[in-house]
Amino acid sequence: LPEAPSARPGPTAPVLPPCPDSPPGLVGRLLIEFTSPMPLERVQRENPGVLLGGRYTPPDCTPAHTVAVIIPFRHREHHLRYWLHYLHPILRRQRLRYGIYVINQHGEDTFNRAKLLNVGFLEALKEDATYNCFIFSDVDLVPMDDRNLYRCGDQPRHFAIAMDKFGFRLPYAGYFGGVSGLNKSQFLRINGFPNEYWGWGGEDDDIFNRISLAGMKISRPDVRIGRYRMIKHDRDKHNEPNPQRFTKIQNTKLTMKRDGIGSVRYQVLEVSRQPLFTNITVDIGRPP
Ligand code: UDH
Repeated sequence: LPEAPSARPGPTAPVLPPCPDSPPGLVGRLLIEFTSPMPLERVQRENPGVLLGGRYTPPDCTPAHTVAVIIPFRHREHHLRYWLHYLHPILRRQRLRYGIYVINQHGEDTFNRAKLLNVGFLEALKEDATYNCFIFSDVDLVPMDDRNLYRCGDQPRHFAIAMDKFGFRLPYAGYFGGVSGLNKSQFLRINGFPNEYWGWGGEDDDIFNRISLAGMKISRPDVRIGRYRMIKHDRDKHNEPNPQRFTKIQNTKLTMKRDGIGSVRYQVLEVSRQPLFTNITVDIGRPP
């Protein structure tokens, strides 16, 4: 009698060597421009190795980092196409296992960047519980050097330290805006991000305060490597500067215990797996 199929040793998956800590295929400084048209079909054609939902796993080695990239979003399709065009090849060269999550705020109420990032953290983990690093990136920021490694370390990381719009310098010592990354335990240790910053400004300073109050230090790349180009744009509608931001950032110590990942309330309206990213449309409510 033939053996039962279950008794036969199955084909074993080849064990790939660990991905090297310094990825060998990096190119260094990159030319970044936002003038040529960037149709999504072109970006798809250029990234055949990216799986549905914007997932990628290196084919030739076992990655040390599994990264969810989380983008707060509303009405910036044009920026997203450039972002995907530049970032997919960079992340691939960095030999990461990763997924791209666009957290799209539903409706036209006031924008809330940090709350969207909290939603991204929870929803990415629902998609894949093995994510151990969360990188939060504005849609209009593209790194100019692929040695700026999109991974987490033993301290929270700030990546966008030298943006063109700030003369390729940190605008102030405690700046934590644009692109930042925390591993799961670092994120939980600060109770995630604040949900109560509606409109533009302050939420990144609140996150900086949370990190300091939790006794952590911010890690940054070399200033020659942490360079970014920002896609120029006008101020969006429904994201006016928040006049409360100056007083709110004085109170992080009190508010961070009750306001954060432990208290975030929202409703997912749609999860759609696109070829180059996962779009999550969410109702996050409106300011009180
Ligand atoms: N975002 C959206 N849609 C919006 C608002 C914000 O997708 O309607 C996201 C997007 O990822 C963006 C990020 O939130 O990159 C930060 O918002 P922002 O780009 O408005 O913030 P930034 O500080 O610019 O970069 C502020 C307005 C500058 C106007 C300058 C006019 N010369």
